[in-house]
Amino acid sequence: MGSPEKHMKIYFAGSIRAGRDDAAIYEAMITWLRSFGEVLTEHVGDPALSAAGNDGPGDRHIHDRDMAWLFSCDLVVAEVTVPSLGVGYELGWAAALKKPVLCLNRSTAGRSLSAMIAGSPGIQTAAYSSLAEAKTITEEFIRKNAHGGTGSARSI
Ligand code: 6K6
Repeated sequence: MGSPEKHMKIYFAGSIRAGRDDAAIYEAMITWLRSFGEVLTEHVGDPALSAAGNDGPGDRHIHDRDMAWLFSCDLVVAEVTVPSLGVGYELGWAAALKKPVLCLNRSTAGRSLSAMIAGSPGIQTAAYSSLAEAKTITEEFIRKNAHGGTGSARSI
């Protein structure tokens, strides 16, 4: 794409142990997000990753590695249709760290987003109903926040 924000570090969050129903959507978004920069959390979209099977590193390692990525990222994009404790934890930290945060929520899912996410002034939430719409919303969010977005007035 050759855009100036190509060096960006993007933290993509999506449910793992809370359920992998939307793993294909995470994978499609991560593949697309790579044209804007480095996606630190590519494993979130791995179709081979199941909610139950964890034969990789221990939980403490996962937590510390993901938190280091969260601290270092330029912006956070989360798909929150499948409600996940881990994603909620990441979103709370991201807001506290004053990272630009976008939450994508499928409006067709028939479940209301937590007030602690929808009501956080540090988190931008958007309803979407197709992958194309999610990309349009995300592209606008990236364009707005690509250049030192953490400097803008934002409260938690
Ligand atoms: C594989 C199968 C079960 O657990 C694993 C390995 N776990 C994780 N690996 C990498 N990141 C993780 C893992 N578990 C949680 N995370 C982080 O929390 C990711 O960045 C996701 O955005 C989020 C998912 O949290 P849960 O509560 O749905 O697991």
